Amino acid sequence: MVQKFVFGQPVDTEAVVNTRNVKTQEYIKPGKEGKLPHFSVKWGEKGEIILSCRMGGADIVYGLGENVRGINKRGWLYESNCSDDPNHSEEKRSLYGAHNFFILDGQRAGGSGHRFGVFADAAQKVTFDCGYTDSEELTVTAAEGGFVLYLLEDGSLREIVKDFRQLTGPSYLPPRWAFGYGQSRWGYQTADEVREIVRRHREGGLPLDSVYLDIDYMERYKDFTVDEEKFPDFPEFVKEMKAEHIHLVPIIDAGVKIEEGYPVYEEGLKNGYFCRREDGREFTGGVWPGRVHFPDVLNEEARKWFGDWYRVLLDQGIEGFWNDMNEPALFYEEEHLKEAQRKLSGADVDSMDIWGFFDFKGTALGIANRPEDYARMYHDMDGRKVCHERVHNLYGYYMTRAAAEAFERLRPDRRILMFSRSSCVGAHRYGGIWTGDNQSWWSHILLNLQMLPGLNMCGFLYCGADLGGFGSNTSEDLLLRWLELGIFTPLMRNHSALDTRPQEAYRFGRQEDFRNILRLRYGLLPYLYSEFMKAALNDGMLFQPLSFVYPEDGFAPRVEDQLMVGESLMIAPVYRQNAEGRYVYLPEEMKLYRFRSLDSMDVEILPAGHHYVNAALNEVLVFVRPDHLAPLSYGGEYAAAVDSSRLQLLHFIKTEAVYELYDDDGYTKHVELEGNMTKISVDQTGDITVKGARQPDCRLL
Ligand code: MIG
Repeated sequence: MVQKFVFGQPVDTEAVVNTRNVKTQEYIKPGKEGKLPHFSVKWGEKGEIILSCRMGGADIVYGLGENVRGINKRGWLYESNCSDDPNHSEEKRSLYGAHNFFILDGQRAGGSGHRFGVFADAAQKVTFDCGYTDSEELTVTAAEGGFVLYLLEDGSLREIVKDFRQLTGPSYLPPRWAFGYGQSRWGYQTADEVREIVRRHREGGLPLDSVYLDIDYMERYKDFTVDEEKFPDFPEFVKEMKAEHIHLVPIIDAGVKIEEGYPVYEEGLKNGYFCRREDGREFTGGVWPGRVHFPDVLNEEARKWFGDWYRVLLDQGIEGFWNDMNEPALFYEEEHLKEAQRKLSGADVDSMDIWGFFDFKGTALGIANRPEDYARMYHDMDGRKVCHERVHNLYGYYMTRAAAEAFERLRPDRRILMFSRSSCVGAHRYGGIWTGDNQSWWSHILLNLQMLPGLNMCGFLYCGADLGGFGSNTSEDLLLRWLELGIFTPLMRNHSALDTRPQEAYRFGRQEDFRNILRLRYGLLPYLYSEFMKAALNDGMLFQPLSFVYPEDGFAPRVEDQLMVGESLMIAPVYRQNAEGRYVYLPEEMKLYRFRSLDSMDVEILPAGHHYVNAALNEVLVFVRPDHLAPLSYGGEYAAAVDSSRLQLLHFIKTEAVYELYDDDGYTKHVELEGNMTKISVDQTGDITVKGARQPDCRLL
């Protein structure tokens, strides 16, 4: 059952698209208490809405998508306030996304007895104090402006997630090639450099499907341009790469360069499609292109206009994009930059005391991403002038939506790859996300893992982290271990920052290990694609915490470093430097495949309970649940080369196992499960039966 509570007069985020299951609806006027199950209501002095509920000692909080810390979010305060912050350290409250859905689960010994989901549908800042201020209290605070609360009761954790997902609509579907390995780096400059990257992968037998173009492909960082000196005859180059089965994926930034003669700028200006200031003039910020205006993607007409610009690259053969800087990031706002300059140049450093010095320093360091500057920006929403502060978390969502709606018009029959840095619930219908600027730190492998189930709960199924780490210098062992997790994430992309150590897989000595790990990904592709599509089409999750699958297990909720991947597998990656294995918890008996490569592995059956499991640097642990199967291909140099008519089956048969394999052409947009399913069964004697859409030749591994 879903109940809806409307506080004040919220902006319609269009996150919710299906109210079929909404049973009751109540309006709560500013200052009024209203009657809410579980929560008490208070209104703050500035019009904030403050909802609090008591938690039992053993209650767990799942969800909140892209955030730091554990799978269980309890004990920390999170803030949905999309931020361009490249330091994902533990004390951070907000990253690039606003993923306002969580489940409070208290149905276990020592718990409150309650279990319910909460979706705080808001365009502005919301905080989630999950037992940080008071360890037994959970408080959701929405900044002034009203918001809608959806309360989802009844059912298991998975059922609550499903109810939420039905409310907010189906997840975005990428093309199948986007499940291949991608190589990216900020700093790739020319077509020849890209050719070299592809050549090194192909020569080394390192499978590859895509190379990403970061900001340097553009002409002076202008969206929808290609620098002709670096990429002469770009359409021809795109074709040449496609002949090598490589997709080029260019970046698009939110800010549009102010430059006379640049048509995106001139059209936007002429038609009034940019965000404005209070006085009606265009809002001017500074980002990579220098001075920019921001397209007002919250305005329907402007959104359509900006989306149509993607055509310029689509028409040159491009089939995928990543949207960046769309919090939107502000290196500076022009007015404030001048204020800061006046203040700094007026400072008298000779007579300055130490507090004066800190003020001086703070003025310089505080220029980027200032809340006061966001408050100076305005949108035109259906003729209404809306301050950006009220709708800040929608910007990335609507930029991605601009592109996706354009793809629907321009390429109605094909899936186009699209993922974004900033996002909000609702954006999951239009694209995937990557988790932004992590670091080449061991702790960020674990962070990558811990974010995945929360992201999936919020509808973001196509997602992944910068493998190997974006900032800081990576190391060979770190990259190997990270890839050993990355081979399971739908977006599998190695990306790093300008001026860090190059981290393409061919840069390191243990070439055979890199090759084997990447090949294993292509082996897993039929399973991952099948599980992804089933999750997307059934409003389910690809990555689940153990407790979602084993709700009766007392220890499962404590497991913060293992995940269920699809219906058959569990993973337990090694994420500690120098570790040659790790502790693994098995909620039930499972079969372990310890892969060194697609053709070399040990297999053993482990009883339920705690184990120390060895895993050398080149070994990947894959656990199969009893009476489950997972198909494995024989690999391929790129996704289209993976032959799904010949499969090996990972299996753990106690009585009988059935696997429903989904497959399709990999690009058709409007797909259904029905007609694309193949049922593979294995009985106790090892006999295999195949029925349905396709007839792959299967053998037991
Ligand atoms: O201010 O385009 O998160 O992936 O390489 C940095 C350069 C801008 C941030 C993105 C990162 C990308 C980088 N961008």
